[in-house]
Amino acid sequence: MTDGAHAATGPGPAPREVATHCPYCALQCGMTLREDSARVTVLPRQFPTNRGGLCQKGWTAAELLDHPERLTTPLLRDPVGGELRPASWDAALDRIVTALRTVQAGHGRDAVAVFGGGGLTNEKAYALGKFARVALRTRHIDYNGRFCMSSAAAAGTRAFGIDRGLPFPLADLGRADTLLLVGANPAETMPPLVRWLTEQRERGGRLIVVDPRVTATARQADLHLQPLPGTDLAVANALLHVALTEGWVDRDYVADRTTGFEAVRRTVAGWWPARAEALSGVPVADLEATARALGTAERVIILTARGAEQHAKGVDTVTAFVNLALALGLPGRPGSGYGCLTGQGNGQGGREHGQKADQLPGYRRIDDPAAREHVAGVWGVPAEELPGPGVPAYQLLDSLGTPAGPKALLVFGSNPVVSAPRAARIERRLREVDLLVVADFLLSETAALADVVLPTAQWAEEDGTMTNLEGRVLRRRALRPPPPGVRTDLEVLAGLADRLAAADRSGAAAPAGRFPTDPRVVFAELRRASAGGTADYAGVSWARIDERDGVFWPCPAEDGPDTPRLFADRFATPDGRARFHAVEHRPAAEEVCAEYPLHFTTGRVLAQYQSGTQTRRVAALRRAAPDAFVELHPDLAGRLGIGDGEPVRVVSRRGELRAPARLSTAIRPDTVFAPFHWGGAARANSVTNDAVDPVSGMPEFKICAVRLERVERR
Ligand SMILES: Nc1nc2c(c(=O)[nH]1)N[C@H]1C(S)=C(S)[C@@H](COP(=O)(O)OP(=O)(O)OC[C@H]3O[C@@H](n4cnc5c(=O)[nH]c(N)nc54)[C@H](O)[C@@H]3O)O[C@H]1N2
Ligand SMILES: Nc1nc2c(c(=O)[nH]1)N[C@H]1C(S)=C(S)[C@@H](COP(=O)(O)OP(=O)(O)OC[C@H]3O[C@@H](n4cnc5c(=O)[nH]c(N)nc54)[C@H](O)[C@@H]3O)O[C@H]1N2
Ligand code: SF4
Ligand SMILES: [Mo]
Repeated sequence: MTDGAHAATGPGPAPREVATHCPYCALQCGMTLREDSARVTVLPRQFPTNRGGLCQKGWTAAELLDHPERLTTPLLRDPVGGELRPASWDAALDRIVTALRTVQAGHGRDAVAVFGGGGLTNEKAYALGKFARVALRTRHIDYNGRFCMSSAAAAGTRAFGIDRGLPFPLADLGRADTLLLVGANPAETMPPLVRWLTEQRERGGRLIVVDPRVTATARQADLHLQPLPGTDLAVANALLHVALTEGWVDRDYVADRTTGFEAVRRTVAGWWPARAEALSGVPVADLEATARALGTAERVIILTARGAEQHAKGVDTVTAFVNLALALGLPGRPGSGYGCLTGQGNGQGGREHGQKADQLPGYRRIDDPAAREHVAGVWGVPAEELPGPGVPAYQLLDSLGTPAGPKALLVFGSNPVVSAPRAARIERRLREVDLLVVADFLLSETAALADVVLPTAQWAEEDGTMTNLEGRVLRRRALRPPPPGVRTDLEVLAGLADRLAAADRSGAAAPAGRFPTDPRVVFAELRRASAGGTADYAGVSWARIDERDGVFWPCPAEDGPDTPRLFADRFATPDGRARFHAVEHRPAAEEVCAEYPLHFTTGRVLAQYQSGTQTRRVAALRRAAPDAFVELHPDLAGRLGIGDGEPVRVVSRRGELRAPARLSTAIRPDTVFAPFHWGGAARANSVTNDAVDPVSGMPEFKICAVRLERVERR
């Protein structure tokens, strides 16, 4: 059956099964969902990325479908008592549309903003971008991918002319002779991916990990570089310095396939390893050994993830590793290359179809007249009516409710009260808007602040497509319909668009019916809108995805090939050559000082996902990772008189978090770490900095200056 759903055979009432993918991260592990007497269980499924493996989050994902805290009715904030109270869909949608019209009448169209998420399907991400531009006609839309993917995306576009996280299938990792992982902890963030690392080492390959902590991933490495957070750029420049002096640079490749090397050569000439050691703490011998492993092996892959990217110099840091890869002649060579490990379930597709402030579907630029013309044609509106570019996520959130900023915000698929940098400030901004609408299936910390909460369908209750970290477009398949009272995000957008059109007597807004609710119809439209763009999905059909294990974009024609591997002959730049960019190390936005003498960095633990709205409600995950913690070195703890498990306070210029201390020799003594999955007093983002990368708008989640204090018990 083409939709992948069928009734399994066997005695008793026939259980229903559907072949689908995990709702969480970008690995998008294949799984089978089985419904048996209304109970849904997760079964493993062979898929080329996870090969039957799942992590604990995947195994337990179905628990939320029937969770007692699931939202099943819209909630409206009572104007008198201030409580959220159940309401009908008509009342909720009417209240939203009335408020949106009032805000736009008083302050202009841009006074309304939309915030999306990299967990939304391609169809929903596309519809959300179209809704902002066509139904609301605001320039203000951005999404949480700005917190996640934007620096690698900008660096990839700058160097290669295209941003696809991995330009090759994941299976290539297993065959690499040398694999360098920079700021990535897949043993916790994508556990089934570790099978490829194991395979790689069983074949005699070398794994090198760059992380300030001895993570579960670093423990498997042949060599672990443990730099001070925020010094990866210096490390990369020093690696290229060594490669140059040792003669490992691929001069033919550089001459034939790239431009701009000379400026890079001059820059890295000043990055002798001892200088990088002084900044990063990574010994010269380790830098030299790493450069040798990269420079002398046949198949070499360099991967970055959030540890290297979530900095105010994230774009330049990724660029430094791209420079290294290009100088060694890796991109486009079989089994070799540079890649970024995309994080969210649809982190890749979510950035291709128009949720980003400056983009239209197909990875088109919203300020490109030809792109506007094409997309406006698909949407049936005049190109001059499409708004221009908005602003990146943090800037957008930080302007809410201010005189020049939006006065209304609609959130689909994000929980910024927990996940945004400098979150206490963003929480205040969210409280200041005239209208906050949150569509979610659980009452997240952000939904709890909303004026209207809309209960939406979960992953097992809707069809759609997701694009995984390899650029492989996959099918999410519905096991069963949403519970009564719950609507899909597409239905919510259509309901709002219809009401907005009806309320707009000028007729300028979208007429009713332009926002289809059937994801197949939306996908067909997305294919047309993306046709000819960088991320071309024109040849991707649901049937074609079903026939094999997904389709890799770009795929311009249904009867033509897709693209598992990029760059074999040319790069996606006008002249076909990759572009070097000379980049210099610079200090973190906030350096340590006498008052705030420690470096603070943040990240993830295996059993919790993102802002935790979902995983903190799953019993087994709560047992595995019940609470936040502050990881610190025993030497530091000794100096401060802090015992293991004692409550501590991490204080920055922005605010503080409180959590129990977890003593561990796995972390540098000058650095403390906390996961960001919890809200309330343990919120890591109460502490983080709001400095952003000047090119990508990516916040500096991975470093700021703090002091640590014991919380005195009375
Ligand atoms: N369990 C779990 N899995 C997830 C997620 C989740 O929330 N939970 N989220 C998904 C998403 S959206 C994403 S983006 C990915 C993220 O996947 P990863 O990037 O692997 O995850 P992080 O823990 O954010 O960061 C990785 C490592 O960077 C290190 N690090 C911190 N500062 C620096 C630095 O300056 N330089 C270097 N080199 N390393 C540094 C941290 O110690 C950490 O071990 O995970 C995805 N998978
Ligand atoms: N300090 C620190 N902060 C970080 C990071 C870090 O490393 N350190 N990492 C950053 C990164 S990489 C990311 S990706 C962000 C993620 O942080 P968020 O953007 O907050 O992402 P989630 O926690 O996944 O939030 C998704 C919300 O949408 C809901 N949801 C899920 N699917 C759907 C859907 O299909 N429709 C609707 N309407 N709702 C849905 C979920 O229930 C949840 O409440 O956090 C960033 N914040
Ligand atoms: S690794 Fe990611 S996609 Fe796979 S089961 Fe875990 S959370 Fe789900
Ligand atoms: Mo992410």
